[in-house]
Amino acid sequence: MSAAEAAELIPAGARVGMSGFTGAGHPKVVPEALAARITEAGTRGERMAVSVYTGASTAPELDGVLAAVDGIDLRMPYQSDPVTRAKINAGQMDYLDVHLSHVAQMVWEGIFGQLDVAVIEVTGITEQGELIPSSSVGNNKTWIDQAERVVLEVNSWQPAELEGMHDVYYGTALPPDRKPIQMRGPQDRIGSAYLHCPPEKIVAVVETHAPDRATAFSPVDADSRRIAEHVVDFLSHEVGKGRLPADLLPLQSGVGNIANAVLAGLDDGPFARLTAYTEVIQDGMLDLLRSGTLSSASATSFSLSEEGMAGFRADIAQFRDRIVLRPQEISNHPEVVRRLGCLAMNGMIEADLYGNVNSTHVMGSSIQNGIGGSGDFARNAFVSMFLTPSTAKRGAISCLVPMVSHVDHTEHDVHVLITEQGVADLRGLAPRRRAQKVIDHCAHPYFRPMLQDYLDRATAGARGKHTPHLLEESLSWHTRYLREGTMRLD
Ligand code: 0RQ
Repeated sequence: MSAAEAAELIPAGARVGMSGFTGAGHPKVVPEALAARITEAGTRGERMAVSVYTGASTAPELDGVLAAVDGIDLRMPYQSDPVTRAKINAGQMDYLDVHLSHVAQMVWEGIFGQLDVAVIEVTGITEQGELIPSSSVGNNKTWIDQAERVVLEVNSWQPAELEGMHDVYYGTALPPDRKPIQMRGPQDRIGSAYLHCPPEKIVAVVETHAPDRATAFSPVDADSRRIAEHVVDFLSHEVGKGRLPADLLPLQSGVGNIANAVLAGLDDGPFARLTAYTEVIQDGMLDLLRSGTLSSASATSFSLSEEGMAGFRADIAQFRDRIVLRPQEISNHPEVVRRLGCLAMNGMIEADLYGNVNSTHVMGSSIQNGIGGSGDFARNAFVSMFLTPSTAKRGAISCLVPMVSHVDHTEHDVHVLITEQGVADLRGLAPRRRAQKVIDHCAHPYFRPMLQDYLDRATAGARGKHTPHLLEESLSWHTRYLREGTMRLD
């Protein structure tokens, strides 16, 4: 049926689980038709909105259009859309920022109530009625299992060769019935290549031919290159110390420009036959697979530029057996991440002297994207690294601050901080020693004396000397920025 007819099957107030993860595999036309319905309802003076749950971020034709018409009551678990972000930060939309591996379990538990509709993009439907997943798996299995009704978008733009690349695990259960997840290596297959859905649940099939959202990466600049070099040096050092094997341990790499630059840096490094157990496959990871630096990669989704997508489609035959796409509850599963000993590399907004990391909020109260999978990996990784340039907004902001204005990853989950200035290995160090490392190795030279001055005065003046802070001053860098547009003193 048409997208408009399918959208009619989504009632006002519905809880809707949609496919989509970092701009890959989201429904391309039904959300737009739903937004049109919401607008129409508005012209009749009726308010219509739905709750939208996904895998992670989507695209303007899903988040963008629905947010623009104020059509979303509650959004979870991750977004990166500018219109959605503006609505959330204006207090006009509820947003729940959830660890990506927790979402399926929370839905099975019934935390969000009954899921009404699933809107899922697939690559195709087999003669036996099995669903060939698209360019992301995300929470699709859970949405299909839990929803009362299922709307499918069959996207002929997705390459048919995706068939067989997925591994959809059907063994999850709620406690006390859980069993160990039998994964011992990143390439192990423990599930089905298809999503299963009882045919009687499928209320609509809509045909599309539309591309995924292209993620634009900025060209690798000097700071990103320096950060990448520091990552390679640090990993080489760990191999030298005998703490990591020569072919390292499975890599997890976050989203964004820095992560992509680090992958490029690894290609120039001394490593070979690496593996990845990660969440998203960016352009840099495809390059590593092409060069052979990476043997294989497990993820839940792609996040590619236009060029990256074209390259993937051209070379899909060589990737087919080396990439596995899984549900996000498995790609990010704490049990598996801990067992495999992943090396986690994630971006951040800011870190403080003691190693607490803020990945999500600008100046304490404005959401940027969300925690995504960074917490799933950071807490359970063998080595948890957080990366950022030492300054933001052309040097006006120090990304190393006395106290973070929001905490996503506590000092207990953060092992190593890396900026273009250097590497602060915080493992095994008591708080004050960590602070000195952060100042000496990560802070920008302009902000270094200011941080040293804070630490010295806090150490002298704070009542508790374990993690010294001057509470009336600890967030003054942020309040200065909000007042004067800069954290600098000149
Ligand atoms: O804002 O675009 O308005 O200039 O934050 O920063 O430098 O482009 O960095 O693309 O690597 O993103 C933490 C957001 C970094 C990302 C974050 C401003 C900066 C810019 C983006 P503008 P950059 P990146 C698995 C892992 C959480 C999810 C995660 C992220 C914008 O890595 O979302 O890790 N992480 N998932 O100017 C104020 C500071 C700032 C700052 C940067 N200290 N203060 N603004 N910015 N530092 C994947 C998934 O989960 C899907």
